[in-house]
Amino acid sequence: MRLDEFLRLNAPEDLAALTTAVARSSVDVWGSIPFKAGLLNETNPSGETQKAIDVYSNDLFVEALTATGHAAEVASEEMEEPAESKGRISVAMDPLDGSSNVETNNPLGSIFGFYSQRLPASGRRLVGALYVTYGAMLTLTFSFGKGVHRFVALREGGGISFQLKGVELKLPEKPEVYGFGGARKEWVPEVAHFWDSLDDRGLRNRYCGTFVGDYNQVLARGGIFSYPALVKRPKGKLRVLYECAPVAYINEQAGGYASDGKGDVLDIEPGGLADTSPLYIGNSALVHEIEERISRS
Ligand code: AFP
Repeated sequence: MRLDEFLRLNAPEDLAALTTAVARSSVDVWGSIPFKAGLLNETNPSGETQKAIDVYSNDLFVEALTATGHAAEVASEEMEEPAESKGRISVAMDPLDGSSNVETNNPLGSIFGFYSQRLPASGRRLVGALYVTYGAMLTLTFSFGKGVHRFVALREGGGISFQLKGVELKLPEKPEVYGFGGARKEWVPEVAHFWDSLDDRGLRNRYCGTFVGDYNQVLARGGIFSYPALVKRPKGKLRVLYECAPVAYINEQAGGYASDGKGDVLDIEPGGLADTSPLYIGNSALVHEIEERISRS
């Protein structure tokens, strides 16, 4: 099934339009990465200096999302202030997650949270969330509160279409992988102890350094991803609005749990657009276990 058909049957008009805008722009971002990232010539045919790929992606998504008429505002990791518009849905996005991975050709991503309230807002105000992976395949993974669905970009005629790759995705019950960000010596001690125990239980450590790339393999294989609290950075690195809450929403729909070490990430009430939080996300049992270890410490 094609994306447009699926959205017509399964999504309200505003979320369908916003998702379609992301899908179209993601094709441009994917195709532009080698040109915009300075790996090829750094000037375009008009001789202008190319924008960094993250700024380029930001501008492309902002324009496409506001053009739908359904965004009330678009807030982005790349902008100080949200772009205002006239619709009903507040969009929070990380337009290019993992951009420092461009040179090593690791997967990259984009993350979008669709909120029913002006930002900053709690994850409980999400009405949908979506992430894109730019890897061996270009995929869209999203939920509008009724399961997690995935589409993959395929060549069709002269263009590209998104075709259904999975409906009602669920985290496998038996966890296989884990990936933790930051340097081990900077983690709070409970995290290091927990991490050691995962190896003993037969899970494999797999980490690529792009949040959605790492989360995506947890969704496929079961396990846990974390960017934990650090001794000198107790609030972690990942942004609540742009990264933690949207992926936590998808993870909950896939049957999992996401914690900030004390409680559900979706209950965080961010005070500012750029607030960060520790994040432990994946199979419920593993995430509850690390939460309990932290609360006992
Ligand atoms: P960049 O966008 O600067 O590459 O950062 C990516 C990121 O925010 C997130 O996607 C990763 O999970 C995390 O940083 C990796 O950080 P470490 O390099 O400290 O593990």
